Amino acid sequence: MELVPWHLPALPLLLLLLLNLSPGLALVQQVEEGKEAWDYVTVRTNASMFWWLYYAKSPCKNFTELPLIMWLQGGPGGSSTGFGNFDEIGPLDEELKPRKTTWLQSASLLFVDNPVGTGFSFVNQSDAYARDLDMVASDMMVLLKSFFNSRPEFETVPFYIFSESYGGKMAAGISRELYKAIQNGSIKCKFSGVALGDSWISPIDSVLSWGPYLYSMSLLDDKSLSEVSKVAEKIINAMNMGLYDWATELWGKAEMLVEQDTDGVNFYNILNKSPPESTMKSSLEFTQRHLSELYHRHVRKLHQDKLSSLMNGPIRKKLKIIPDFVTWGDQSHLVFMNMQKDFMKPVINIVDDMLTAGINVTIYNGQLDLIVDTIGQEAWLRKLKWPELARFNEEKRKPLYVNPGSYETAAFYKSYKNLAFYWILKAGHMEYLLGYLAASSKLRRLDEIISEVPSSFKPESMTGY
Ligand SMILES: *[C@@H]1O[C@H](CO)[C@@H](O)[C@H](O)[C@H]1NC(C)=O
Ligand SMILES: *[C@@H]1O[C@H](CO)[C@@H](O)[C@H](O)[C@H]1NC(C)=O
Ligand SMILES: *[C@@H]1O[C@H](CO)[C@@H](O)[C@H](O)[C@H]1NC(C)=O
Ligand SMILES: *[C@@H]1O[C@H](CO)[C@@H](O)[C@H](O)[C@H]1NC(C)=O
Ligand SMILES: CC(=O)N[C@H]1CO[C@H](CO)[C@@H](O)[C@@H]1O
Repeated sequence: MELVPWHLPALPLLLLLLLNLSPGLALVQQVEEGKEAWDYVTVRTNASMFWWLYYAKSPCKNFTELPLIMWLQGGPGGSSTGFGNFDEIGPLDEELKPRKTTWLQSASLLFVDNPVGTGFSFVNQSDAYARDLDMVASDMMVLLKSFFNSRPEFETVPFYIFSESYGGKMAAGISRELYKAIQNGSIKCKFSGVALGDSWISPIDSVLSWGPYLYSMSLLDDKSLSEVSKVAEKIINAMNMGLYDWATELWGKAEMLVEQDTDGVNFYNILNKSPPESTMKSSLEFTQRHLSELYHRHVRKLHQDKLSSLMNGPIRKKLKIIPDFVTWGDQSHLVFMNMQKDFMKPVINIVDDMLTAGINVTIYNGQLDLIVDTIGQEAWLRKLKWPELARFNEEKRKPLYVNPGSYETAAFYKSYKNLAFYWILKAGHMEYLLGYLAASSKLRRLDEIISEVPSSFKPESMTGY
């Protein structure tokens, strides 16, 4: 690995701002075998959750002087210990080579395969899967309680929850419960904030904004715009009648319609096209086609064959504690299906509760994401009842640059009291950095700015540029 003398610690600026740290200069170091720990926690009868912790590795600071970040993947059913760890922010990439942009230089990282059944987590009985957000949150309380009890060195370290996509919805539910659990003394930790990245907070506001967004980007015409809008209206009706299964089915329909009318726009970056359907599709048994479609679009993507071979090969060998009957990723489609009634339910009220409780909430969204597009996020933000919202709205947005002295705008940023919002430019749902790198070779240090950096990402996301 090359030494890059000007390289700053790879903590993105967004994170620095959130954590209120200032970037200091340091050399990139060879990543040595760092201090790690992992274990299972039985969170309910027949339900076990897997976590994997990496202690922060900073050249100048002890881990106790740096925060602890729990990373929650989306899906539901996407594995944090796999995808988030090896494809986004962990110390090693899928080739087991050191990642220059790992967050580990600035924080300890806790990856949890959540809900149960995700990644290396497992259920023993088919009725033990989580079926709604309350269950997801209460399972996580059991895990966190056990984690902080067994690792008291982290009780006094600032603890943040970072999330992506559906992980953001879970992060909201989990944060609210964690806040209560700390209040009543059942969990001891220094909870300091939650970050919601391209998060599924108000699904209907996302779906409603797809049409106008795609239309403004030349990806729909008047005729197709009205078709997409009609399905979105049907989803509202279904939700108003409390028919959440039906709303989920219509969501699947809306996606299919968008896919047809846009000639296969990629839901994670509108400048790309969807890859051709994977052959894995037929290997899973789904009775409901719309769920199968949704699963393949939103979870299979996080479980490519290469990652799967890594997790079920060298990684399980290293971890030693994975039971023989558990295959990484094997239960993820059941995790997804069991949550089907929960998909379309909004959690704006939970964000309100968090804001009112004084929890730091940071929202960040990629400009090119479709599934959770930024105008949809702004739409639910307007629905908050938080009394400080008007003041937040009045604040003037500030630009952030690629690096100090740079002309290139990387993002806009606004914050008031405990709410912050980042508009990340040229970024998709998760392959934030790729867009930049492909767009301009001049932009070398984006790892300091952008929050998620999947290093070995996906041939399909490269082709669009
Ligand atoms: C799950 O099943 C395995 C093997 O049958 C058993 O060893 C384990 O204790 C069970 N776990 C739970 C949580 O029931
Ligand atoms: C880091 O902090 C831990 C816990 O306080 C302590 O045991 C350890 O000795 C410290 N390590 C260094 C290198 O200071
Ligand atoms: C404390 O709050 C948590 C989270 O709401 C809850 O699960 C737990 O039962 C509460 N414990 C007590 C002792 O009230
Ligand atoms: C929220 O963030 C601010 C600024 O980073 C920090 O000073 C404050 O302690 C945080 N609040 C909580 C409740 O953690
Ligand atoms: C399949 C399986 O292991 N089921 C277990 C679920 O939990 C109950 C109570 O602990 C056990 O009796 C079952 O064997």
